[in-house]
Amino acid sequence: MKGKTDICGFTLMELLVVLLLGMVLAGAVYSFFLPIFGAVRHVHEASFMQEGVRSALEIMIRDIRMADSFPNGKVGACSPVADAKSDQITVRMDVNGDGDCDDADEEISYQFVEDEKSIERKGSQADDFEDFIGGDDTGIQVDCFTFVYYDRNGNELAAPVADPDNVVFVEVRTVVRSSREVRGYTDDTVYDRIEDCGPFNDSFVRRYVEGFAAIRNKYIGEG
Ligand SMILES: [Ca+2]
Ligand SMILES: [Ca+2]
Repeated sequence: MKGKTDICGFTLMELLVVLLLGMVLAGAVYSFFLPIFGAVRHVHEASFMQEGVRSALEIMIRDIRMADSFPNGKVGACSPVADAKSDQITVRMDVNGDGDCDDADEEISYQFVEDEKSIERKGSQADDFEDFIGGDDTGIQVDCFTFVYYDRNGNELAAPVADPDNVVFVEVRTVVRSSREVRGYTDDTVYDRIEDCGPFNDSFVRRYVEGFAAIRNKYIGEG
């Protein structure tokens, strides 16, 4: 009988204690690493989203810069910036050089649709705006967006700009949100480059992205 105790080694109570300790330890390790996993995913997701939005803004900036192209030099033929609101811009260009801006690919508009959390684009002679950043089929939401306009001296022009002919520089500022929430993360940032943007105090990952366009031809042409 004495030998039996030696063979068994552990009593049930000892086993339970070991099991419990193991569970506590596993829990501690889990809760220690969880925020780190969250942070890694947060950074990965944010940079992925940021790159996508940055590329999209580059296309927008290129379009706005196209208001530069007046091959016949007659800049005054039509206003390069036709509409300059904080949530919408329309630029025109004389691609075929016939002295007006009513031909194919000569008018492009962008607008921020706050209800749909998206930026939409309307190409020349298209009937409707189409999703450009955000919208139904992308995971990205545009939480905040604004165009900021400057005259040739770099002075900011109040939007909507009464005389869009004065617009020489255009800044695009946006805060975009990824689709997934990250556990343990709270976005308490105030995105102060845009009016009334944050803090959102939720677990979504957001990034601020901006772009800048100079409509060079306009101020050279007028100079
Ligand atoms: Ca034309
Ligand atoms: Ca024409």
